Amino acid sequence: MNTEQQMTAKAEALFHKGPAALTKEEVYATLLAFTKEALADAPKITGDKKLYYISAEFLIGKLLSNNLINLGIYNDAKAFVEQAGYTLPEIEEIEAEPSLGNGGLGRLAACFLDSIATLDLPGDGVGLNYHLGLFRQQFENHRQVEYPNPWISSETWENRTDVHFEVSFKDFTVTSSMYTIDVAGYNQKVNALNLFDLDSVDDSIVTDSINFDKEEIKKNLTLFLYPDDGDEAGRRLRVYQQYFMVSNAAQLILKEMDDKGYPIEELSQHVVVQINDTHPSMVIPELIRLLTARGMSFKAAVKQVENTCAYTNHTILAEALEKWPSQYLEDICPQLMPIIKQLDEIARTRSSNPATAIIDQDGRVHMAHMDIHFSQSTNGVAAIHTDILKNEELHDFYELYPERFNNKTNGVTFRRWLIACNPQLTAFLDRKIGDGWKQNADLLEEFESLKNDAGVQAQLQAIKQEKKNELSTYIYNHQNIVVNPDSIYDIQIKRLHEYKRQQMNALYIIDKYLRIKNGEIPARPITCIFGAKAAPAYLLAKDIISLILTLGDLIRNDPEVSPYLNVVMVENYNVTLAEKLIPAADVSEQISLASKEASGTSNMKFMLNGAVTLGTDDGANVEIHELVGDDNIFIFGVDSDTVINHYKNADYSSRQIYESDPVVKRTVDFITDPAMMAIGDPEALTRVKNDMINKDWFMALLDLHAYIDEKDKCFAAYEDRQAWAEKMIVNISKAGYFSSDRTIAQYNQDIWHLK
Ligand code: GPK
Repeated sequence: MNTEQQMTAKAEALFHKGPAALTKEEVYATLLAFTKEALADAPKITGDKKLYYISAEFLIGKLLSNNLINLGIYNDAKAFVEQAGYTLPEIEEIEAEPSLGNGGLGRLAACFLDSIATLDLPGDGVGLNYHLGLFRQQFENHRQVEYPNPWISSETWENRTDVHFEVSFKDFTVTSSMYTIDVAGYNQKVNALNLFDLDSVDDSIVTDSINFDKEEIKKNLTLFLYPDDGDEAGRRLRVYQQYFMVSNAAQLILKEMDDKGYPIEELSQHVVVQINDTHPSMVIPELIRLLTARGMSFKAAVKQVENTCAYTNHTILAEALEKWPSQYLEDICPQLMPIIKQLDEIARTRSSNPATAIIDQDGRVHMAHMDIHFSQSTNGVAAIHTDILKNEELHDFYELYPERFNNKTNGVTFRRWLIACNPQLTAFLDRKIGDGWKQNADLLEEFESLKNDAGVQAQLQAIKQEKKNELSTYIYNHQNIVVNPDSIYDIQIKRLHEYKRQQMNALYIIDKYLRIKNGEIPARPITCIFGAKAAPAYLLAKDIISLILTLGDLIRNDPEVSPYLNVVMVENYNVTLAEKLIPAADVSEQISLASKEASGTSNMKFMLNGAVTLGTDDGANVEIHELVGDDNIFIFGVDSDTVINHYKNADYSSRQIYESDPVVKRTVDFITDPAMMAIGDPEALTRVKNDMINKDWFMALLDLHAYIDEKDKCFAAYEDRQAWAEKMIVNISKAGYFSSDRTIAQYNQDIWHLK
């Protein structure tokens, strides 16, 4: 039997009918069952050293297509589905997207798991099995409203295992359960994503919106990712989650050492732990605790753990670097405090500088400091980010441990971000340069030699148009908004945060709106698309969503402007939506305040799909800029040194700019124009405006002029269709560097040393 016939047989066994009689749900269930069995039968990746990638987030996205591609049975599945009278995209609609992440950090973890398996490296993910995810976003009255996002059902990729551990909190002990999702590499071998959970967790305690009793730890522990930390109970719950995650991880590591017969004295020879941001930092004292409990001396345990762990930093924003009051730890996992205190003492013998202490004078435990002192490696996620860590944010640590600091510029998996989401472009590249790029992404460079070929340009533009049409249809079907497929698609999709400056994009839109009202008609209609969730407790971020939703409504209802300008915010932005948005983009908005975006990864996905970047010299944009050259990217704004100096000198005043620059003034003032106030939430609009005038911590007004000018230049450049096609081709051909296969090979070479 060939694979397609086996799928048909599976359907017969499950539903006692032939393909033609199957419902969509039955087709999906058949493929899920078939693929899960194939994964279970696939060879596991082994080796005598293994990586544990511990992360609070794994934003893995839907898995059907990904697994079919990586197992090499995509075409068989397509034929089976078509035999049943459907298309694969229709079947994929049925799958629920796992809600296990928030943004780039979690999606990076997912891309990494794909590449680790693809490179045949033994490495599993370890995280938590959040029942209700981050949250599901809905727009009501021009505001974001949060709802639970349940995704676990009998039809997920998870398998319950018989692995259980005891985790002791101060007042009670719980027993965990481990669920596993198989992670197939492109070589058809598998690693695992292990997600820990508690059987007593009870979804029914969630009442209105996403509120629940934060004290009921046994019932709420794994309900949500990033429970609201606006109050103390919420912050304590985060510590409960983190300790639960790392205690399970540490016990799993030692159990697998035991199973393989390795003595614990050889921990660092057989295990490497990558600490993804500071959420898993407590794995360091927890491992030390477990090793000493098994008879190892404290000194030897510290040495083993220090040699085993490595830490990745994803931000320079001080508020994102976790510092837990030691009282929380005393109250939740008191067994760690004596260890953390001893680590603090050791750290103080290594440096007398109080700035590098683990426990500060207010008794707060600096998780990143513990990571840097007690691991082998600290890495940033793009060249400029690592430089800023070394020279500014973590300079004192860099002086202590220069050899520990290294850069690993992020990457993305081309299996999901090109092969799966853009089959048209994939097939075209295969025809033009062969399919070797799927194994070796650097081969995309060969595409550049075709940049002046008029036929290639036209076909590439036709593919872009097809993806734009698909997106337009999707948006119409889901949000009832008409998007003109002949307009320029300008897209900004990322977590909603002031430093990413969605508010500056909104100011551009206001400026454009006012100019159109004034008779300045753009050469071609423009559609500005946003996708973003705001953290539920981050009021200003939610206000910025309000501003964007209000602008969209105002403009669509203004017949003078709507033919030329449209503003769409997609609801509940997630991986599935990103897979539709990115292939359809003409312009990729990467406009963070220079120095603040550690790397960005959507910038990489966009260029790979032929969008041109409009951005600041920040994060990985800097490396994109170097690779594609000045002619194939639109860069604006003050540079990171200037920004850093403004903060040092505390000399930035947005009010000064607002009061002296009439364009800035009329744009900012429009936020609370009566026309806006009549449609939107007046309080939200007023808060955004006041913040821009009085604070503007991320300097949107400073860069606004440069942004408007560069964006207009970018849209004008789009009108030279041939030159634009050349830019698209250069961007695609230079994207190979941003394959996460390259990133993971570097992690392995420099930090992990697996195989
Ligand atoms: C960084 F600190 C954090 C965080 O809490 N969440 C998150 O998604 C992102 N990130 C950075 O903002 C991006 O610049 C970066 O590309 C991504 O992490 C992966 O490194």
